Parts: sequence; C-alpha cells; structure tokens
Amino acid sequence: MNDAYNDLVDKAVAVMHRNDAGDWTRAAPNLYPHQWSWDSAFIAIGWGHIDTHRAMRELDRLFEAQWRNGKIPHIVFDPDSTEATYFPGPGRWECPTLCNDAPRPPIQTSGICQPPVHALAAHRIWTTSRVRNGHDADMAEKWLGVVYPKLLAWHRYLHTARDPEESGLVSIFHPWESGCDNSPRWDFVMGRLVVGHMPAYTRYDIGHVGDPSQRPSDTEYDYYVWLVEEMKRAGYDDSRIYESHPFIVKDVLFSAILVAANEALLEIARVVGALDDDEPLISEWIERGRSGLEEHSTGGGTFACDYDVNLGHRLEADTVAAILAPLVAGGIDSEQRDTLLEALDSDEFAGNDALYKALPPSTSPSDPGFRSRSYWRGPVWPIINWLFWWSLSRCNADERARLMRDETLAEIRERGFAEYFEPFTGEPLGSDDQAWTAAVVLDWLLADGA
Ligand code: 9WN
Repeated sequence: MNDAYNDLVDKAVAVMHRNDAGDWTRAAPNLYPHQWSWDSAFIAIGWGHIDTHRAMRELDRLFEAQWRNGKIPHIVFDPDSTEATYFPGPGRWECPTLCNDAPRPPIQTSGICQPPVHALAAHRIWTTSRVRNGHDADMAEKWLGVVYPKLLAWHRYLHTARDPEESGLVSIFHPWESGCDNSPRWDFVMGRLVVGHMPAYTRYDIGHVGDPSQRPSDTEYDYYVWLVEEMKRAGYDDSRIYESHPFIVKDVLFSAILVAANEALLEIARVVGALDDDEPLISEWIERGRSGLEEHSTGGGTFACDYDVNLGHRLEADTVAAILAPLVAGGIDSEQRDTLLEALDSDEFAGNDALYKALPPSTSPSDPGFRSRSYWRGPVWPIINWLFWWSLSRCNADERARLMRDETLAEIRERGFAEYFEPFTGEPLGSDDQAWTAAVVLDWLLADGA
C-alpha cells in the first residue's frame, strides 16, 4: 500500500467505528440509522480487514432477520430507534402483522429486498481471513458452513418467487429493491403509476441532507410509498403481488449480481462439502442467469437492458447498469469485454474530459433523465466503482480495474467519505460518513496485493 494512503485507512476505520452499533452497522449516521441489506454486505467486507469475527457477526445479524420464504429484507430496523428517524419505519411496513413469513418482533424489517451481494461478501470475508491468520481462517471456514444454507435459501427465493418465468432474471417490485432507487431506468414505469389514497407521511431524509436536489422528489416519494401500500394490500405475498402489481421489472444489474453471487456460492459449497448435492442446481442458476442477460440485451448481445414484465417491453436508459451488468455476470468473450470497455471509457461515461475524475457517472450526461447532483441520476457512487473494479479484475482488465480503484480512492481522499459525488466537480453529496464508502476503501487498501 502506498504510504500516502495510511491516513485514509485510519479515517475509514474511524467511519466504521462511528457507525458501529455493536453487532450491526448503520448505513450512515443520521440519514440511514438502520441496517441495510446490500450496504451490510459491503460493510462486512470492510470489517473483514479489521476483525473477522465482527465481519461475520454483521452478516449473521442480517440473516437473523431472513424471512421464512428465504428473503433477506432490505432493512433490519434498529429496535431502539423511534419511527421519527427514517421513513418508512416498521410501523408503516407492518410486516409481521401482514405476512406470516416475516420475522416476529422484536425483529422488525421492511418488506422488500436488495441486490444479493451477500455470498460475495461471505466468500471475501473467508479469503481475507486466510491472509490474516490460521485461527481466523478456521473460524471463518466453520462460519461458512452456518451461512451456506441461508445463502442457498436466499438465492432459491430469488430464482423461484422472483422469477416464476424461469427467465434467469429477477423481478423487482420496487425501485428501492434495485438499490439504484431514482435511476432513469425506472422512469417509464414510474411515470405510469396512478397514486391512490393513502395515509399521510413525513419524510425525514431531506432534513438530514438539507438540499432537496440531492434526493428523490416528493412525487417520486409518493410513488415509492404507494408501491409499498400496494404490496401491503397483497400481504407481501409474491404470487399475489405478481398478479396485479404495477411495478414488476426484470432488473439486469440485480440479476447479474445474482450470477456472480451464485459463483461465490458454488465456491462456498465446495469449502463446506455441499458441492456433490448442490452443484447441479447452482450451476443451472448461473447458466440461466447468463442466458437471460444475453436475451435481454442490446448492441448484439452486449449491453444489458431492463424489462417491464407488465407491458412486455424493454426499458432503455443510458446508465452504468447497461455496462456493469454484463461485466459483473462474467462469462463474456474478449470481444464483448472490449466493447464494454469502449463504452465505459466513452464520452458518455468515464471518458468524458470534463469529469472531476475518470469515474463513470451513474447516468450518462446525455440521457434526458440525467441530473448531476441527484442521487442515482448522475452522481458517482464508490460501491458501483468497487463492483466495476471487481468485475474488471475478473475479466483480465487489470490495468483498467486499477485505474477505477485509484481514481475512486483519490476522490474519497480529496472529498471525504460521502455517499455519492457530483461527477464534474467532485462535490460530496448525500450523507457524510457513509459506511460502505469506508468499507470499499478498506478493501482496496488492505486486501492482499493492494
Ligand atoms: C432506500 C442505504 C441505502 C442504499 C440504497 C440507496 C439509499 C434508501 C433511501 O440508501 O436508499 O433504501 O432512503 O434513499 O439508494 O442503495 O442501500 O445506504
């Protein structure tokens, strides 16, 4: 590790400790005072470089809230927090009242899920522990045996309840499930929603961020809350939701992450001795996922494209997901890889000379939905860059992967541990002290060979 970065490691560790709630980590101090699913997986990777046991505990606490049907909820609420910190809180979701699959109080969760990065995290905690020392490696290996069935149940849920068509692609029921909430990817479907009568609500996010232009609009929030009300009416029953829900979308990035997570799961199955039993199933999931992505693509099978299940058509938007999804899913040939790299380094994304750093805006500046300071409509996200780095390394684009890592580290060193950054000025946006931003810094700077 370059000495210039020692200081950044110390700062990242301090961010992790400031968000640490004991056996789980707040996604951010005020804006996100609970445990979020995909944040928690990245955060666990970060903890893996500080304390293997704490990393394992992070994911254990998330899995303790796993639904009976296998779903990992997108939020596990802090039992000591009040409703007046984050909206919607447990009182609005009403999961245990409406659905027998939801965990019982005192565990309280939301009713939706987020991208399945957990098997990747579990696998990475184990590989990190092997570099740390023999004791940690033994402990992590035993732990893999405990989490393996939970991960398998989670992936099974996604491949069945969320893909009844067996298309290989996962259907999401809410933009929050994508993790890329107000991305223009969802504008077409969201724009057709008709919001009915629902109880009034108060947003707390704007109070924490201050500047509303960095967050989704009130209209977008009404849509979000309305979709929650629709799922509540269906008792969070996936097959009932599938019958009439207005937002059923095949999300290519979510699906690609599931392919990569299935590959990690296969490796975990090998470590825990479950390969003979489960390999055929997991391999089939991987194959199905890759062919689903190929089917739902543009540019001669290269760029991934989301799909509206209700209307049966493609959702075209110029966002990083189109390039990142095929890279994350892997299994591409060198010609496809080069086409994707060319798109990544074009004017539309990381090759734009006006950028603060050579980092891809979440939405291309030429997309009509682009807004440079608004959340997923343009800003640069460190965890997206980590996913780029990880998948570029996997497809032998090491130099490109290093540039992605180094530019992101430089931005964070200069501008702090923000949730996201304005692409042209580097202005830190959203929350300060975002835990997963610190976690990817730790992974980049402390992983063996960094
Ligand atoms: C809704 C916690 C989460 C991330 C998401 C990000 C944002 C929540 C919100 O924050 O979403 O889930 O209230 O805006 O979009 O990716 O997991 O960091």
